[in-house]
Amino acid sequence: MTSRNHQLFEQSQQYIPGGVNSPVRAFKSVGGDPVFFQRGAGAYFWDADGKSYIDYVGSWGPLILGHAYPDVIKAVQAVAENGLTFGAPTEAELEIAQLICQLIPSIEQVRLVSSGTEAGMSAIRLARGFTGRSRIIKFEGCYHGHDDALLVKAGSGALTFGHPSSAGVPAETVGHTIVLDYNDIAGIEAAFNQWGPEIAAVIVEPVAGNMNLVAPSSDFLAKLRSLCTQSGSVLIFDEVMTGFRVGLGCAQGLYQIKPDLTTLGKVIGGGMPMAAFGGRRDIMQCLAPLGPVYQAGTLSGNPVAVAAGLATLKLVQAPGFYEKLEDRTQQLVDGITAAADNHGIDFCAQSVGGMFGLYFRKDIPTSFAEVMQCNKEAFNRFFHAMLNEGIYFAPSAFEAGFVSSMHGDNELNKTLSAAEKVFEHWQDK
Ligand code: KE4
Repeated sequence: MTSRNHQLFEQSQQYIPGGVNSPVRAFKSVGGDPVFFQRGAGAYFWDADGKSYIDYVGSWGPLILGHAYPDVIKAVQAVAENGLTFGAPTEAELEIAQLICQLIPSIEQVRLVSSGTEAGMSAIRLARGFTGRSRIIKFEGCYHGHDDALLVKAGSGALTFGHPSSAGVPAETVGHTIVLDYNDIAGIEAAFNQWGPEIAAVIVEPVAGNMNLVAPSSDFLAKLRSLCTQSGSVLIFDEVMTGFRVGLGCAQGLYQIKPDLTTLGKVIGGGMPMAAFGGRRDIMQCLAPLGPVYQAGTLSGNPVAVAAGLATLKLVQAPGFYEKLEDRTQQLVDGITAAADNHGIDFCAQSVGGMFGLYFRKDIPTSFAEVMQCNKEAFNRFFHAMLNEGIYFAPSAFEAGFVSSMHGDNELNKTLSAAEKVFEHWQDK
């Protein structure tokens, strides 16, 4: 009997390119049909055939409280009954702006938008408008949304001008984008030696989560900070993924580095379409309607999205929230590693706060090149074997994973038992 899931995928491909509204959902990297989901609750969600899974993607990061957290749902319902949008300011936007500025000291002013892409795109435009410069630096393997100027991958060599990594992006659009290697201090120094006074901004994921998880080396972020300060360039931390995921102070609090601008998303929307960018007041004052840098959005600060975000940001402030999340995530990666070691499989893993990386290689990767050396086929086998056991990891060897506050001992034990079973039969393949 053809599964409902397969039927839905077949039909969806008629009306939606690839059958999905975002490419990474298509299972292209791991093979097979994507899973269509119908309902989520806590650490679980159920597919179109009624099968349940423990969810380690959490909608790619937003669901730090798990699916359908009652207080978040109630907040959304209460606000929605009074209208979905006004296209005018609301008190709740003031409340969440004050809260973000209070929780992230580097943010003196903040503007809400509807996606991380909008946040990254706007932050780049703002940095260029503030400095009057055009060149920007990004790092290969880091993803900041699909804005043309940021859809760039390195050419050869450590210091190069970007070449578009998508059709439809004219070469001249990315001509000002310099692409370096993450954690490569020499490459960053060379770029600033050559282009320092012309660099408008450096945009970086302070913990990279879009090439699988790659943590910053001990002096990487500090070096970016000092070079940007010296050259008058704007340091932008893309915390769309790390924001309120790796700690209440975000990655900038964890590593004690103060960026000039920060982009946020995912957790701050609590599962609804909301993101933000903010930072130094002197920079933010360049934005329309005060200054010459234009940026706008019909549903920016949408009341229903803000309600979900406010409810989430209040709940993550509970005493011990992040300590518990970090411990649970560490237990997960330690447990899977132990199971792989028991069966002599080249595997390692690491976590930062409530996010983690799984790698089929001997040692933790510290660069894009090292991540590319991971055994992708092994990951794909692991992914599908665990999926069969009802454990849902990100459908790509090059994505990070996420734990929620609803992942308890029961979920952890189920996951580690499944991993043990999968690795026990690993050689049978
Ligand atoms: P969105 O435009 O997808 O809301 O955010 C873009 C973005 C910006 N910055 C960082 C650090 C991000 O991780 C993202 C989006 N992350 C991906 C997952 N790796 C979203 C999943 C998807 O593209 O469907």
